[in-house]
Amino acid sequence: MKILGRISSINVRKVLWTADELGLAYTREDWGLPLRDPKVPDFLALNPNAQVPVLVEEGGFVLWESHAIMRYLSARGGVHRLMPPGAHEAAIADQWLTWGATELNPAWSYAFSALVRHAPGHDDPAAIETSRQRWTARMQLLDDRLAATGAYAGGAEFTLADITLGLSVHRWFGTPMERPALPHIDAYYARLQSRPAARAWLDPAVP
Ligand SMILES: N[C@@H](CCC(=O)N[C@@H](CS)C(=O)NCC(=O)O)C(=O)O
Repeated sequence: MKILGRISSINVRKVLWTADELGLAYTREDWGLPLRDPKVPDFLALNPNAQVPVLVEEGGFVLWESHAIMRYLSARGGVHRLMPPGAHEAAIADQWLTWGATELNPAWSYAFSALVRHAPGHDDPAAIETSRQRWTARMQLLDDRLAATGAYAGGAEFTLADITLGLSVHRWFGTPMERPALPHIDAYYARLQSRPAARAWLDPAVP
């Protein structure tokens, strides 16, 4: 299978980390600005959103949206290998996976774009501070959750939720700004970094 997307994209790294946790063989092609413009007909035929990641299987099956790809790869072969087997436990892990994408990530988007990417249009100090505070509030909530589970977001076992959340935690530590001490987040980050499949995708050189 082929995974299309640049590794500086957190959404691409979600899929790469998932594939590595599952021990899947794949090749990767750099797509996405500034490396390779996805707004070209060949790419748009695969994903009309002109966004990475895109999965292309040998049989011609094509899939976009990082979480759809993660769930598909995990469930390939009939059993969800990176989600718990019980219905309630799986739903709770999915809750945290969805929360990561819809609540946590939008909170840090402005601060990260400003302070790490120095992206044009992200230079308003008040907006940076608002984003930092929203991000901090959500990280405190995640810290409380990790205090309760003592291990991972869904519970005792590593799940897809920890891939999405782990990459956000990586950006939390990679963004130069004031951060409160969150000891359960510290321990979680160390726990994730010790996973062989995670190491390449939590590289401090690639925030
Ligand atoms: N909801 C999509 C978002 C994908 C997305 O925002 N991708 C960004 C990179 S993180 C992108 O393709 N930007 C255009 C580019 O890199 O040229 C997903 O989760 O896959």
